[in-house]
Amino acid sequence: MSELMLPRRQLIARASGLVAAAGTMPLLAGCDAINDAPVVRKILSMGEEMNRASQRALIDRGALAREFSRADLSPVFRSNGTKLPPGAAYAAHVATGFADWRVKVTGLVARPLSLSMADIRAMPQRTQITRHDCVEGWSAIGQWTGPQLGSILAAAGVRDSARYVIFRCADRIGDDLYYESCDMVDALHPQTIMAWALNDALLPIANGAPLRLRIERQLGYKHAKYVQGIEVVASLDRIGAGKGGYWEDRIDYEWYAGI
Ligand SMILES: Nc1nc2c(c(=O)[nH]1)N[C@H]1C(S)=C(S)[C@@H](COP(=O)(O)O)O[C@H]1N2
Ligand SMILES: [Mo]
Repeated sequence: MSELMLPRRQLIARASGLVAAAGTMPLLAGCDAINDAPVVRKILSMGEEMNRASQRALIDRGALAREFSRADLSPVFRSNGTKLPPGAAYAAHVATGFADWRVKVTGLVARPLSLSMADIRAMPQRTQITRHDCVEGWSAIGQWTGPQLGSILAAAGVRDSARYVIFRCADRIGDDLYYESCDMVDALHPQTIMAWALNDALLPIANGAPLRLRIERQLGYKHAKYVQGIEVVASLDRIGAGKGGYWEDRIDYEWYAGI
């Protein structure tokens, strides 16, 4: 059970540092003399504030990104970063219409998966019209379709120790493969989908064909294109340079790029 799911009183008790574990609740629930001591009252109210703040943070993180209507669609959804992954392997996938493309779901899962694009398209789908914001100063509105990442993770059976999801891409920039990551709150957010269609057409190569992440509460660079691997991990420490993404490892892009 996560800390945020504890009954409120227990959470307050923990946050205030008065108790280390469950089973000590009678101290708070029953002992008015202790609760009345000024210092304890102060600590308790601090706990209550923290509780409210953490609940607020969680509610905010679950809020939906704004969705738009078809009339708002950008005439062209521009491409940024890699526009065509270099190399023979990707060219071969293009030649066969991505028939042999696989998305491997690995790491802290009960059932590792190797999904074809047909598997991805056979899952329940979500379609959303959202605005993409790139840190380089442009935005575009597009309509994306694909299964929720949460459905894919549920099919694989995420283990309790899971903390982050890594997205492994097919393109190299310089010597290194592009990758990104998010925490479980964003991974299970309803608008976090693995998109294979843009504006009712198959995802163009320039926009990440055959499959890219849409993580709508985050800035553009988090939206990994050309995804071949979804890896569930407990820590980002040993992934890349340890900062959770290709750009985070190199320049001062924030890992948490929430918008
Ligand atoms: N694999 C991969 N994913 C990537 C990138 C990239 O170069 N390679 N660029 C990122 C950046 S900075 C942005 S703004 C978006 C651009 O998505 P688009 O090409 O569909 O506009 O993809 C992100 N995901
Ligand atoms: Mo970007």
